[in-house]
Amino acid sequence: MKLYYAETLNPRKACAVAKYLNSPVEFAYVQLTKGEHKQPGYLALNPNGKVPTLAISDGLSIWEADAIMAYLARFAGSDLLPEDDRQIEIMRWLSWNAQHFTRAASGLYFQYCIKPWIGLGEPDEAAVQDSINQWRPFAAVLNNHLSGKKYLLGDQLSIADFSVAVTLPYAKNARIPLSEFPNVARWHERMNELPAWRDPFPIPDALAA
Ligand SMILES: N[C@@H](CCC(=O)N[C@@H](CS)C(=O)NCC(=O)O)C(=O)O
Repeated sequence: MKLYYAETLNPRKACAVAKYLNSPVEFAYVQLTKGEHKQPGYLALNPNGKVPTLAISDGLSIWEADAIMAYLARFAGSDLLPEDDRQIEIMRWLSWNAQHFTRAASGLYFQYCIKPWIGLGEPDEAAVQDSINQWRPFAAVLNNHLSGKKYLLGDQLSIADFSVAVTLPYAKNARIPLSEFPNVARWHERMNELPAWRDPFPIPDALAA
């Protein structure tokens, strides 16, 4: 299997899970700034022209980072995706995250990390404020949920943790007000105890602090 990635937000989840599980993947770096993800060969694997993509044998490929994490967890027979009702809870968190928590935080990630990286100029103050206003209520939901819990499912680490936490390694550079939500901050410190989470990419992560 070949995991196409760049050192950006969504590939981070897939790379971290692949490293955590020691999955038999070959990491393939995609240079976004050179438009490699828009070339016909890559578009045949992922018609969205985005990273990550997991190319599996016989012409089959999976796109969407959450789906790639789920595939890798099942491939490994790992408890990161338990084979029981907890899958419903995982789906809930993945959906909530895509629609709310990470959607809001990625506005800050874009303004403070991606714009300077690709030379798009200064952060837009109105967009920054809008993202923070959207993020805080969802961070409060997460903060309440994590009270007394190690991970989103309780004691069990799952792909939901890898997904929901994905913007937090960039909290400092993206100015995400993480310290306002101590349970979320503690949970992310726990994620940081995992070498695969701290250092998911085969190359250095220029965008995280
Ligand atoms: N929903 C997709 C989002 C993928 C995505 O937006 N990837 C970004 C990097 S984090 C990308 O490829 N951006 C380049 C582009 O859109 O041209 C997923 O979860 O995999």
